[in-house]
Amino acid sequence: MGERWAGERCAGERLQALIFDVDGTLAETEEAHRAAFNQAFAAFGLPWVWDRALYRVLLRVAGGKERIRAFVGRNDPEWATTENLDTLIGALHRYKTALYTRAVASGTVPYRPGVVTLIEEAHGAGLPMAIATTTSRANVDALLAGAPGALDPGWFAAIKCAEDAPRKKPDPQVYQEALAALDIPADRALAIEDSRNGVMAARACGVPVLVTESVYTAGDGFAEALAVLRDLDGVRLGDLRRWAASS
Ligand code: XBP
Ligand code: MG
Repeated sequence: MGERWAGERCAGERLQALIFDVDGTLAETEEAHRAAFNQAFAAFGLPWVWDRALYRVLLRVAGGKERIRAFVGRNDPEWATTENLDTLIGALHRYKTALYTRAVASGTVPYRPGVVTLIEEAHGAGLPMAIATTTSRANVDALLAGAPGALDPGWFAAIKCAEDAPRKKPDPQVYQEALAALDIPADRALAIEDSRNGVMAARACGVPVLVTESVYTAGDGFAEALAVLRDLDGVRLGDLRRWAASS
């Protein structure tokens, strides 16, 4: 089905595109991110270890490089004041990305329940889809290549990542990029997110949001969302159209 035909068919309908977050939404990736951060710290001889309780707090800062910088600022005054900090963070993050992409590309992180069925249904219905994430493009490519379920990256009209939007969520930049690529008004899209930063980013540019809570965000409170679900298991396109119509 051609993209142009699909867009014309949806004209006039409230729901004209889906925009998916990645980490915590398409897949529970944060434990793989956390393991890669810790392996990178160890490989660089740094005494930093992020346990789950600490990582839950650190996840309030979107973006891996920004997360490391926030951690160092609060926990390691010696490194925080060194002029080599930018170089260290860049090198650590490249190393962490290599570890993470290797793990995820080998299929260790599956899609969350209902994700593949819903995306296949939307694709079959000709509904345009995009990705809006603060993570690096290599991480998205590795997940789409490795996660069992064979989602085709070509099904997404736009994949907008950290490289496209350096101002990370809750800044709306990555959603603005996705909307521009989809060429639809914000209130005709529906975002699917798992975090407060993600919800705030989408709402800041007028995109309605459905939340599927993830292991690190359950119970965070999402007053600005249309609905808050445990996951997408059993959720069909008709449900999304009804939620979008109610926004
Ligand atoms: C969640 C994030 C990401 C990852 C780390 O992204 O904050 O930064 O935790 O990825 P999403 P990088 O918007 O998909 O929920 O190390 O590549 O930044
Ligand atoms: Mg997320």
